[in-house]
Amino acid sequence: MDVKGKRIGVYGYGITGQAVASALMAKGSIPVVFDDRNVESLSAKLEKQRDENGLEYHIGSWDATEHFASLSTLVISPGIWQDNPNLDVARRFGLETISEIEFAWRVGKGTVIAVTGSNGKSTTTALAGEIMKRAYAEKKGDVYVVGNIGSPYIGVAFNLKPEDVIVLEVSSFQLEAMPTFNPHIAIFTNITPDHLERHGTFENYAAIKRSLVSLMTEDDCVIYNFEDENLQPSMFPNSAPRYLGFTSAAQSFPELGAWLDNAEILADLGKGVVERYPQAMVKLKGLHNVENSMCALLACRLMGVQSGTIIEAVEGFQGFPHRIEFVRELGGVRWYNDSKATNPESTVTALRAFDEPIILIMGGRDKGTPLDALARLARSKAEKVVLFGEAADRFETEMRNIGFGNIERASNIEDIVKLVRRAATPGRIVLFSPACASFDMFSSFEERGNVFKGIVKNLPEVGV
Ligand code: UMA
Ligand code: ADP
Repeated sequence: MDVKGKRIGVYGYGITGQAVASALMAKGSIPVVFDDRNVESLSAKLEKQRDENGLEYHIGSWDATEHFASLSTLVISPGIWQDNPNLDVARRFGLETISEIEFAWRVGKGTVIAVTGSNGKSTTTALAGEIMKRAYAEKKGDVYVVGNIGSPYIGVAFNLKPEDVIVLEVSSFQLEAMPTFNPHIAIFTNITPDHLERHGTFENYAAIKRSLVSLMTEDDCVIYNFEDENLQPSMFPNSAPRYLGFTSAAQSFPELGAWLDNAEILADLGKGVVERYPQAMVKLKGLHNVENSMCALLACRLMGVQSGTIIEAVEGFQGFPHRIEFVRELGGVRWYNDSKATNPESTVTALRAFDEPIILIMGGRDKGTPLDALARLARSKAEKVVLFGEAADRFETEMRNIGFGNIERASNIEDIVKLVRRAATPGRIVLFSPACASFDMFSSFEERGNVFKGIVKNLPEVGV
């Protein structure tokens, strides 16, 4: 796709839009930026780019009918919904609208391993990236870990070589406008209801996810969760690629893929041998991380990585910050930060990862999602629950309704940590797994987790 000299629309000027605009300016095209926000920090940034690099911009209230006619393509950020009225204008004008991933795919080269799913995307992407980097250390290709994980694909796309590997986390938002994108390997960790406010129904959401495989051929491969009833091969819109399943539940496995047997991960890639990997190579907590490792393992074996390299990389993988992240041990108590748990399901996963008695810290902005499963599991696994933030009232009511009474409250993280420090006796796990969004008190789950970690790390060895 030749962009030189062209006027290309960039809708949304967050992490994605800024990366798209920078890449376009570097290639001699004129980005025309649109953003519905009009705040000082945004206009200052754009004004600077306009003066230094010739970028054009329209923010706050602007009229698409005035500006879209002169554009050759419109690249949208993931946060732009398909029912956005400005996209109707684009359609009326016959202006092609594509996601940033599609744009990067069109200009870039290399082999793509795409990772999607409702939970486990970032962990699986990061792990597959670590393995591929280790395997490619002495090869001529480079490995890039990009996408929804936080650094846009377009940031590297123009410089890619055919021998490079791109490990790409793809969200359902990005999948909405990717008509020609076609990965070599597609990983589906699982599908549970998420982002329904945007996709309307679970079926729509699942169908958008599954559309990732639409253009794959018999040379390509889909790695899917064998236990997930919404991810069975017959439900995908394309039967051409090979389908490899994974399961942490079954002891034997009728298909190709990976499964668990007596503390070993077994993998059959259809080459007539069943490979064996020690389950203990997975240092991260929880069976879900064994599943994430199976996904990464299968993908990297398909890419030709040696088993020994995979074992070394999985053993060395420390996980991703804010996902059941070990913070420190203090007086026989182990403290974990799981601030990325922004919904009850993630907190359920975290609770399942421990056998020890838990002091569970939850709260934040309530998403109104059902709490029954979480409350029941917390009753059986948590010794005490500490609540904070806007969700505290509803969480307390739900916990008390099912007969769990050891609940305390605090209004900020510092007070929570002090309270828990006094209550926790040796052998306990302290699990900061909020089950809620962070926006009532913080700008992101990262900030929330960093505040928690900072306070815990500063606790004195003795006293409170
Ligand atoms: N905007 C408009 N009009 C709109 C909506 C947004 O003008 O109708 C503007 C906003 O004013 C803002 C910009 O668009 O200036 C924000 O764009 P964005 O919401 O697409 O966010 P980015 O900063 O570009 O970050 C995006 C992803 N965000 C979303 O999908 C909402 C990031 O995923 C991703 O890491 C980043 O691109 C790099 O690829 C975040 C996320 O929450 C972490 N993802 C969801 C998830 O993981 O569940 C899908
Ligand atoms: P995502 O990028 O899809 O949000 P992450 O790897 O960031 O996924 O993990 C987010 C949370 O989801 C983790 O804290 C954990 O509780 C849960 N999780 C991770 N992997 C899985 C999995 N394979 N199945 C179910 N839950 C998972």
